[in-house]
Amino acid sequence: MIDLTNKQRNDFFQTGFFILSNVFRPDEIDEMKSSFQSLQETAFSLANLHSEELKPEKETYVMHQGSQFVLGQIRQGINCGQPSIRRVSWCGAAEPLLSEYGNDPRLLSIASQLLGSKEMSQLINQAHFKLPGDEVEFEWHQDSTHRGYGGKYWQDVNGRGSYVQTLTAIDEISQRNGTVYFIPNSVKLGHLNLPRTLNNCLESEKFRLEDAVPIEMKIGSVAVFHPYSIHGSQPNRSNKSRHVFINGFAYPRANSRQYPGEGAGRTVVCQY
Ligand SMILES: O=C(O)CCC(=O)C(=O)O
Repeated sequence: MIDLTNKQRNDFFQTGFFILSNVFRPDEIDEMKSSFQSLQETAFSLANLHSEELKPEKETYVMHQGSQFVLGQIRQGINCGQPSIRRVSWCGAAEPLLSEYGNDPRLLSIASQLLGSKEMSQLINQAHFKLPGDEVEFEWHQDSTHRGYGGKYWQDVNGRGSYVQTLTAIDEISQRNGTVYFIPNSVKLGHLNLPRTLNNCLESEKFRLEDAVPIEMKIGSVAVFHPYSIHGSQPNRSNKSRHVFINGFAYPRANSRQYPGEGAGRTVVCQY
């Protein structure tokens, strides 16, 4: 059980994010890393089978062993034209160990305290790879957009966002290998309906990208962020992979959309 301090709760609801150190032990991270390695091998085999469909400007979705492998093609640089792994959604179906770690009591206790509910709906159990030279990046966004806020499948039941995203560092994370940048205090803007790119976006007058701060993370630490917190990340410019393990939890009944993957949307309960 992780008992959040008042500062951490304030950081989540006001600044938009905080980082907890040493949540997972090195031996636990090694186990997760082996699962990431298997997923990576599977992803590249699938990419070979689907090579004709892969394009730099689009995502190709392949369901395999209950997980959704999201593949692309590298659009520039020395590996231009090679396949890339954008993400593996509900990765715990293909790698059951990641399903177990995805509802680890430590993650559940963090999310439960912030949501104000012991019972939660787990929507995200996802692997991000960012291999050297793969040019994978995540445009500026609010997670609320990906959850479908403002649409028919989402209701902010607890009136405080109803969603918590956690990002576990499987590798050390720095600015050089594609860390996430957050715009502090963007939570107060609420859900903005940001488009995929911010060019010509009227809403972007409400915040300044220059204010974004990078988070640096040690292996085994967990970043926790609010669904309205504006964030994004750039390609990995180092020569080592940058793996992160994402798990996201919603207040019960906030979501009514079916997420891809066998087991996605499962009910999880914090026992503490
Ligand atoms: O893996 C990354 O760099 C980005 C993660 C992210 O943006 C998210 O989980 O919403």
